[in-house]
Amino acid sequence: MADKVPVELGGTDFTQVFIAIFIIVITLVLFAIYKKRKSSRQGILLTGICDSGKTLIFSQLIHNKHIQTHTSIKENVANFSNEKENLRIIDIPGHERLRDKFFEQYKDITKGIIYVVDSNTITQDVRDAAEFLYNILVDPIILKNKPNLLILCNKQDYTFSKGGSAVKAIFEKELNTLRVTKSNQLESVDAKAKKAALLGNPEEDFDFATLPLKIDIAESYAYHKNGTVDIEGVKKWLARL
Ligand SMILES: Nc1nc2c(ncn2[C@@H]2O[C@H](COP(=O)(O)OP(=O)(O)O)[C@@H](O)[C@H]2O)c(=O)[nH]1
Ligand SMILES: *[C@@H]1O[C@H](CO)[C@@H](O)[C@H](O)[C@H]1NC(C)=O
Ligand SMILES: *[C@@H]1O[C@H](CO)[C@@H](O)[C@H](O)[C@H]1NC(C)=O
Ligand SMILES: [Mg+2]
Repeated sequence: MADKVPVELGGTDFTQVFIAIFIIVITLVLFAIYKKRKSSRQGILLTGICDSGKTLIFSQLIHNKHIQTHTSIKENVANFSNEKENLRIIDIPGHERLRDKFFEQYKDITKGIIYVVDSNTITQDVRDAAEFLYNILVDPIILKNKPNLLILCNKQDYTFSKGGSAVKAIFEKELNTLRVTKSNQLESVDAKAKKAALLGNPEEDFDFATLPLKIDIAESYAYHKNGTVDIEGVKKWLARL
C-alpha cells in the first residue's frame, strides 16, 4: 500500500500533463482551422441587377481597359491583390436565375460584396434592385460571415444620375416597406428567421447603419464620353478591406 502512493501520484501528474498538452494541441488545431477558414474567404462579389456596369467595372479593375460587354451567362473571375492579401474578384451575371445560382456558389468564400447600381435608372429600377439587395442582406451565410458591403453608385457620368446619398435614401425607403412585405410572406414560424427578415427594428425607419455588416457608399463611372473613368472609390475600398 505504502509504495503505491507515489506511483499513483506520478500517474496523476502524468495524466494532468497529458491533458494539458492535449488541450494545447486541440486549441492550436482549432485556431489553425479558424485562420484557414477566414483566409479562404477572399472572394469579392461584383453583383447587382443587369446593365448596372459590373462587367465593365470588372474589366477596368483587372485589365484597365474598356471592353465591349455583352450580357454574360458565365461569371468572370480574376485574381486581384491589395497590399495585404490576394483577393479574387468575381463578376456575377445579373439575370435573375443565374445570379442566384452564382451567389449560392460563391457566398461561402465572400469577403466583400460590391453591389453595383445604375444611378441613372435607379428611380425606375428600385424594386428589382432593392429586392436583390434584400435577398443578400438576409442570407444566413452572409449574416454569419458579415462581409463588407460597398454600394457602388455607378454611371455618374450621366447628368441626372442620383448621387451616393440620394441612392442610399432611395434604397432605405424601398427596403423599409420591402422588409415588412417579405417578413409577412415568410411561412416559417421560426421567430429568429422572422426577426432576421425584418432587417432591424420595424418600429423605426430602415437605416443601413443598423445592419450587422459594414456598409460603404461610393460613386463611380466606368465609362464617360470624354474618355475618362472614375473607379477610385472601389479601389480605395478594396485597399482598405
Ligand atoms: N455611361 C455609362 N455607361 C456605362 C457605365 N458602366 C457601364 N456602362 C454601360 O452599361 C452597359 C452595361 O454594362 P455591363 O458592364 O455589361 O453591365 P452588367 O450587366 O452589370 O455586367 C454597357 O453598355 C456599358 O458600356 C458607366 O459608368 N457610364
Ligand atoms: C489565382 O491565384 C490562385 C492561387 O493563388 C491560382 O491557383 C489561380 O490559378 C489564379 N487564377 C488566375 C486566373 O490567375
Ligand atoms: C470628363 O468629365 C468628368 C466629369 O464631368 C470631368 O471631371 C473630367 O475632368 C473630364 N475629363 C476630360 C479629359 O475632359
Ligand atoms: Mg455583366
